Amino acid sequence: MENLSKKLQSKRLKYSPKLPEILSDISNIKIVFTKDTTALGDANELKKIFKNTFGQKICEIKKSANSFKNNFKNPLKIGVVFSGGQASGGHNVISGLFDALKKMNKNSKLIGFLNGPEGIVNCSFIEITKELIDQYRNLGGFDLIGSGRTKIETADQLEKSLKCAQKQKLDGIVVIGGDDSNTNAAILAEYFKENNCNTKVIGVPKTIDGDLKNEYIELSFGFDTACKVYSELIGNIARDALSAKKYYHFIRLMGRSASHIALECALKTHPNVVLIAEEIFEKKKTLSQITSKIADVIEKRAKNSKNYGIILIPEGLIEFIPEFKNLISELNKLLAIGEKTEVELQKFSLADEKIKYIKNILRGEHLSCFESLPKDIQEQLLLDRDPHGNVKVSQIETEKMLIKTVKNELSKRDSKIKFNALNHFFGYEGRAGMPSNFDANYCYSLGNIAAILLNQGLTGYICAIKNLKNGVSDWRLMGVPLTSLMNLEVRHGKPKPVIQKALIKTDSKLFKQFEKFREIWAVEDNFVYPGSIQYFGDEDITDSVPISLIISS
Ligand code: FBP
Repeated sequence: MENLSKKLQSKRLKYSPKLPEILSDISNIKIVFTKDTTALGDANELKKIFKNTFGQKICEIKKSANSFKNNFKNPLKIGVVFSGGQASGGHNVISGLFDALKKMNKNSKLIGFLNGPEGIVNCSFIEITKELIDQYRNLGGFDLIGSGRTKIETADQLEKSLKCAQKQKLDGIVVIGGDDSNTNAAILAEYFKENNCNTKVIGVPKTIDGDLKNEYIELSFGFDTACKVYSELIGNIARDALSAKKYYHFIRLMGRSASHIALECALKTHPNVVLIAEEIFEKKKTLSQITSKIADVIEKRAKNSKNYGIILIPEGLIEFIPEFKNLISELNKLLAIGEKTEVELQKFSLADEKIKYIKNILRGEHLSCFESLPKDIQEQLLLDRDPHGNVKVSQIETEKMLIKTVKNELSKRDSKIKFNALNHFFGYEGRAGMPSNFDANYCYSLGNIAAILLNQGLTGYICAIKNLKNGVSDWRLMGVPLTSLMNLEVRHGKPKPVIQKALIKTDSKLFKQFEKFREIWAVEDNFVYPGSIQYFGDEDITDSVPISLIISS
């Protein structure tokens, strides 16, 4: 029985990720340095913070007639860490890194820090051997070594990380993470260099959210698999809705602040309403205007006897509705770890007490906005912040709030409109799935790039691949200085260097494409049912890439 259910898993373990030709023989490559870099903003301040790693050049891995073999004489000892939320393909970054290190020198060693960056601080790790990694190739999750959200920032944490790197005689650390985790990688790279530590730090762009990108990083890994999993579920629900004709499904999709996942899933499935947080913010839409817009669609559809449909809501919506954005940033300040208000709030165990306490502290607009919210949302807004100071939007059930406001609005318009709504949240379901071929291939190459950059002694870089929408043979492999992705942002009331999140641009080709069709999708039943991820068969299907890559800016 067990063997039957593991059949696909066993086959996936044997899948050989497709590699760009240049990586098929890593002894015949060279690193070419191209453009100088600066920062996305606040360059002068960042130059002072990153004295040793600011302004490095972009580099590209190219084929070379001369052998790179001399560089492989000394074995390397490298540490790897997963940081933040799961994203499909993580194990392939490690297998790509492992295989490339061993190809360079069979005595090279890879260790995996346990349970995220705290593993570096506490120096807890395991050695990654061939026998071990062979059990995780092409499989989802981060369970080989675990992940965590610890932020390495205090003097004590930095010092302990340095001691660990020195004690283990590490040549490098690979940080597999999103924007906040790669900011941490940049800080660690600078700190090591400043303290004459030989350990280099290289980042790898991970996050299902798709918000870690720029001119060189076209996409973070995990986005493709997550969107394919969610789109399969959305398509299934759409077909169910069309069959039963009795429910509106309000589906919230993970993705934190950015609506990239919602937009990609929308283009894959053609739902009736899709809220794009960035557009809502730009047009300064209030909750009541958003509610009205959804109610308009429902009313229109009711006239055609269509009392069912699909509404997609990005996870971070609430942070983008101007009235709530201000409230959330006020709450973030008040509830930052260690703040007096946060310490006091922790003393209450009941939600009602917490709400009462915070109402006594909030003033003016903030107070009236907080009071306008249903109790469960008030409670969710008061949950702990993550170590980077972000409100945990994954726990805020905006889909339920919208069902209530839309119901209320419809009852004011016409009591005869049939409105039965169900709520869904798709998040964790999409983060640890068996990676699509795209993510499996992409991640394996990213792991190879990390090994090459470390072998070259580079530090403070993030691995990148250009031309992702084309076949693997067209991919361009690069290293991008982490500081070039940074600017200063106010966190916990102080300006801090951070990698800027890439949000949806409403003037992009992708958004325009969506705009062109959304009115049609609203009234007609134009649903698409993408089905499940395919691993075997027609390459057009198995190796498909995200629509967001095909129609890029
Ligand atoms: P990263 O930014 O670390 O990649 O995490 C992404 C994410 O999945 C978000 O989409 C979501 O809001 C958050 O993690 C949930 O966090 P947690 O796993 O701590 O509940």
